Amino acid sequence: MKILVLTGAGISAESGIPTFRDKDGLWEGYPLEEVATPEAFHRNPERVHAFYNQRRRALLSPEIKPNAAHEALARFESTHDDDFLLVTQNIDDLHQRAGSKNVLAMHGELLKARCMLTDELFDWRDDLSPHTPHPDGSDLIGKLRPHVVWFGEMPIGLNTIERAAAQADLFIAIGTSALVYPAAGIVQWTQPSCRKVEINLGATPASDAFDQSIRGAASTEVPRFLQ
Ligand code: BV8
Repeated sequence: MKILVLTGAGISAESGIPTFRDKDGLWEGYPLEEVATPEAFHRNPERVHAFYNQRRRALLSPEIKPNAAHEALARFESTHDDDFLLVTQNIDDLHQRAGSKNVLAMHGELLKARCMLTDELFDWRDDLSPHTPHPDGSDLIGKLRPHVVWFGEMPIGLNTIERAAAQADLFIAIGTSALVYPAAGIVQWTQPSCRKVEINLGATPASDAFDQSIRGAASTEVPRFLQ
């Protein structure tokens, strides 16, 4: 059986990482267009770096850990790895820390920086700024950006995701508000014969596209569904 899983901020909420659009969400303090677009970065790199530096530091604080939902997905992958693809919209590394091996981070990764000249990726746990020197010792300065997909930018791995959706016998969407495309459209890329399950605290605009909606917290419902 081929399985495709899509996760959103809701799977990391119980690990202490704020979601985007729930109460006290991440976007509340920052209008999207001011911190998550290439134009915002070009206009005010310090402000955009500050937004991601704050989230990177928070992610690296000791109390932030994967929860039972991340762990259940990692266990499930280990017994189904050939027919299992985990796609996440999240830029945290909680799936990887839980032991998931094959994670497609379609909106990028907060703990990676990318050179804007060469597209080279670097593991990155410190703050970034327009004065950050290039790690390769060259005299390049300020050429690094967060390796994160902003609005208006092409998500990562769309061909792989599209192929996996077309072949999936089971598609599970966990903790996503289904408001951001193309991620929210993945459910439409599955075959009519594919079993579609949505695990979320509440309904989303995509709920009608699913055969089953499991209403509850990811840390409870995901281990229960996958057991
Ligand atoms: C692109 C990275 C084109 C940065 C993010 C008009 C209509 C439709 C689409 C568009 C439009 N205008 C523009 C667009 C396209 C745009 C888009 O969709 N905009 C939306 C806002 C309307 N999309 C893009 O720009 C994408 N790129 O289209 O490119 C293109 C084509 C070809 C060539 C070049 C370009 C890029 C989108 C990626 C943007 N980057 N993030 C960062 O993280 O800072 S998006 C951001 O929102 C997050 O990454 C996240 O992935 C995404 C979705 O949020 P969710 O993960 O769903 O989180 P949210 O808070 O919304 O919801 C939480 C859910 O969890 C809720 O449902 C809640 O009930 C639930 N929950 C909470 N707690 C729990 C829980 N569930 C279970 N258990 C719990 N405990």
